[in-house]
Amino acid sequence: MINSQLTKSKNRIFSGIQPTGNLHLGNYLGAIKNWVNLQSDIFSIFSIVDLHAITVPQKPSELKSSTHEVTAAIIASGIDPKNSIVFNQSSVKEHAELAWIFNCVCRIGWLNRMTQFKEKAGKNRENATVGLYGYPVLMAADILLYKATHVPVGEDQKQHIELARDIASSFNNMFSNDNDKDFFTLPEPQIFGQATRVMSLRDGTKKMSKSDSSDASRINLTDTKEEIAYKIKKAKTDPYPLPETIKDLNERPEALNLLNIYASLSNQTIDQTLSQFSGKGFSSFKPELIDLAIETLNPISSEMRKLLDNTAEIEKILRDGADNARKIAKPVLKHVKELIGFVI
Ligand code: AQP
Repeated sequence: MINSQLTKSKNRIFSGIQPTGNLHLGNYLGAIKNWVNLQSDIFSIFSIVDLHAITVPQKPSELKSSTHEVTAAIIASGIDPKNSIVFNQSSVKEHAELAWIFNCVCRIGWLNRMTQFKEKAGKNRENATVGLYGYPVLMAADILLYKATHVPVGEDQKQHIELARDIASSFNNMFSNDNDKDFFTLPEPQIFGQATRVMSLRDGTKKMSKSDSSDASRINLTDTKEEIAYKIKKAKTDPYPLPETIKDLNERPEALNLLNIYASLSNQTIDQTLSQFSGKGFSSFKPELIDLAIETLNPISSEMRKLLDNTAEIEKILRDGADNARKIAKPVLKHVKELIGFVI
């Protein structure tokens, strides 16, 4: 039973995560950790966004096991499915239906500006799926279907939330009437913490990402203690000691990244972290970072393994979550259809 006090509040969070391979420290610090901190204060809906995942090719058996793993990871990190809604997106058909309607609101020019499409499609643009191009429209549908007011995400998703706001206000201009002024609230991005963009351990100018071909570029939530220690030891750095101020890190992206990770894991500001380590070399800093990363991630991976022993229970959580999500989504979509003039 979802906490009824929270569901009544005006503020509401929606956020999603793709079941595409191993979750990494970027997903944890940029998204999941913040979700955990928010869930008791604001009614939250968390989705394993499998419809987004198929915008690039996925193997069916891997998609299913990744859906189990990502669900286990967010619960192991501290999301309570009794207090918040946790479900997989394809189980709530209203997402796809509202996305189609928004396809007829969103302009091609708006989508052409989306940097994530450019990065993901790369040089092979002509061969990218229409789904990858329309990804941000589906994301707008995900958020607005629940009339979410806030969307906690990493820095990389900010442009997509801005597009969701454009779609919402365009829909409002096209279809709201005297009884339904501003039908959709414009959602706000929430970008928290010291690690809003965790970078690759091999290249401090590139985002840490599941699809990076080098496993050494990221710390996976399922990595063993030994793997975490090895990857941090091998992480690219520079020969200089750590400076006193953040300004001095301008030309040192790898050092800045590791300090941001430390600050975020220890709930400190970067200035506090700098005052702890300034003047020290990476040979003193890295062992401290290794201990902290293991201390945080090891309990999560052990709990994940336990949860994954019972995938039937994970699927039950997702089914119950989808039932609760549809209770909110169905009336919103019905109202949208009425505003458009569909016979329902
Ligand atoms: N490096 C990152 N730093 C901070 N936050 C990040 N997020 C992702 N990478 C970082 C945040 O994690 C949430 C879920 O992301 P996602 O899995 O839905 O999609 P993504 O951004 O496409 O993740 P990846 O790892 O980059 O996947 P691939 O390699 O498949 O493209 C989001 O809130 C995101 O901001």
